Amino acid sequence: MRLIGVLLFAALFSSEVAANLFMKSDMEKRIHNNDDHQCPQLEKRLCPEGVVYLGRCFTFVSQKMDWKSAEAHCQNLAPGSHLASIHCKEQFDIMISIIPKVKEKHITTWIGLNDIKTEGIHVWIDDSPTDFTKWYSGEPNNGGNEDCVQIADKKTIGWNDESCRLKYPFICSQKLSCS
Ligand SMILES: [Ca+2]
Ligand SMILES: [Ca+2]
Repeated sequence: MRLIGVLLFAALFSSEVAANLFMKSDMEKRIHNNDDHQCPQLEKRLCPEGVVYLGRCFTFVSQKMDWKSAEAHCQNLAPGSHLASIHCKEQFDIMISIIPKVKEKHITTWIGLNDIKTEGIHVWIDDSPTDFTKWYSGEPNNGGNEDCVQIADKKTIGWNDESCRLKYPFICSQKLSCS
């Protein structure tokens, strides 16, 4: 009899724990959904001309600048802004989607990758890890001292190192407060 009582108590207790857990996770889900609902609207307002990806606003700037001037332009937009860094294929595809095309080809565009400090060691200007690359075959070739990286659209689309002094449009990346 005592054993049945213990088992009954255990069953009641565990169902109560399960119910609490369910309510908790349900509440977390609702809070999360609420955040999800509000943040994109806020992000869109903070990033009216760009595209939002993982809490950052990426904006294509059509003005042609040398790489260092382009980086200075990005830094002036907001604290922590830089030329864009790219960390996966999905993000690369999104970056391509904001680059305009001329005669079916994307305009050549600076990004934040460079080997200015140490030849052959390519790093992002925003100090994020170099965990993804999309080099054209044969690139980077440092042809005539090329230390800055661009997205170029030839037969396919990929990265090329180029002279930092040449002027191209660029993509700025700005961290948003809602992330
Ligand atoms: Ca180089
Ligand atoms: Ca090159």
